[in-house]
Amino acid sequence: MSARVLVVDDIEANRRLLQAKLEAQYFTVMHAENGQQALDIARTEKPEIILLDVMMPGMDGYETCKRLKADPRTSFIPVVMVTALSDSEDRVRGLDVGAEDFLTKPVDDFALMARVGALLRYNAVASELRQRQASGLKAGAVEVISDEEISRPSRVFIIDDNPRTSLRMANMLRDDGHVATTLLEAGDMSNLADMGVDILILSISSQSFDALKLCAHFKMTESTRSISIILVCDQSERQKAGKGLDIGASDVIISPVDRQELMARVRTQTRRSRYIDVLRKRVDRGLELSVIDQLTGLYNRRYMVSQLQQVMHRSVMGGKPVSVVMCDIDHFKSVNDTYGHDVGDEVLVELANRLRENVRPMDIVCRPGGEEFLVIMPDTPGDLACAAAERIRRAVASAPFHVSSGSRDISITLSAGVSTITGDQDTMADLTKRADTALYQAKSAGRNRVESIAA
Ligand code: GH3
Ligand code: MG
Ligand code: MG
Repeated sequence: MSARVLVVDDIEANRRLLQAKLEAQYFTVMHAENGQQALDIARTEKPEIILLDVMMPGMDGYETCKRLKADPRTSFIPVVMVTALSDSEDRVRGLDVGAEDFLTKPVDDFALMARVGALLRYNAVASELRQRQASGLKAGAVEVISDEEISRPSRVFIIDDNPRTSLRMANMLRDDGHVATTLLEAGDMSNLADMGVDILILSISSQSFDALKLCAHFKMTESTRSISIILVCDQSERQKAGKGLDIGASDVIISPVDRQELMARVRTQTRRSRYIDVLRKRVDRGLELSVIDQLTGLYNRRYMVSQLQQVMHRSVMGGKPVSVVMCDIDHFKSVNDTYGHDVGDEVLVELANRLRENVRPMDIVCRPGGEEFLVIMPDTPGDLACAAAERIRRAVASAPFHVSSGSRDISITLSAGVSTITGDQDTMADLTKRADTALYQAKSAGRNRVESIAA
């Protein structure tokens, strides 16, 4: 894994030391010797990660971090606070101002690589999702991730066959408001996925099972893959822990486990995995929102245009016809005027259902807007499309629409215009224009009928 790291420290010797360690692992290193410089470089160079000293004259690390996080141009760059070993309070304070992680001085090689590696892996996923979300956002799916959503108490499952250390960690977590379960209490881990566990704490020192094998198993199993794993190991097991990180564990804590450290690690891991979850859901929804009409569940105009273009292109290439049926509800304005807009909406939803039920699976039913609907019919010559349109017309006119608000039945009819592709010169605009003209003819000829424009 290679990345550009910005090292911020007022003391040159500290910067050089971190630089040497990072360059030995093939990272590219940039320097800043004070907070202001760090902000400038972060903005212009956009490093993948920032290692930020806490104690600096002038703007200290906390203030620098705050400003980095407040600026949308730099807020997504993960920040690791570098604190002196003595001030354990400072660690938590770093996380409070938005830092993603912390390291204690003197910076240990293993801890440095574990932190940086875990952050980069996390950030790769998060930035991919953010990008996809950004393209979804343009389609109108905006919603803010609430802090509450991210910082609810965690559900932690502790897998450690030593009853003493296991219970000690569980109690620390419970004291802090988290829900902790130990393997010894649960008996087995068969329903781990159903428990909605956020974090697994896995002790490498356990004798009765191979922690790394277990770690690999969780990461390979679909239902447990997204659970963050924190490994606990003693000084002598660091190499093994390093392997665990390669396999997919998110973090490592060296035992004996310090309360502050455990809380901070659990908190960051929970935030990260929930943030990823929220982003992922948003991306899914965003993609959906960008092509689906929210009222009827039919495809919207954007999707209609892209599909019609493709279908017409395939038609020209393969020599098969394509037709479109443009439908418009008759006197819909009077439905709104008589019964209200909500009833109008119900009619639109019911109409969408009848359309869906009366076309073939390959047909694409769209609501480009208002009370107008367009059905794209691939591989369909004009006469068949007219027959299909007639079937739709009948399905609408033959039975009244039952609307629940007010529990009444309303008679609805629609008019339809059909057009068929004429050849490779025919454009989408031409095709839909002809359908529109046909629809206009159906309206002027008395409504509740189908017309087509002969090619
Ligand atoms: P015509 O037979 O000539 O098509 O008459 P019409 O009344 O259906 O046509 P007009 O274009 O005059 O009115 C369409 C109405 O559709 C006006 C508009 O308020 C209503 N409408 C458009 N979109 C929606 C919607 O999403 N919900 C509801 N309830 N009404 C809508
Ligand atoms: Mg300093
Ligand atoms: Mg109408």
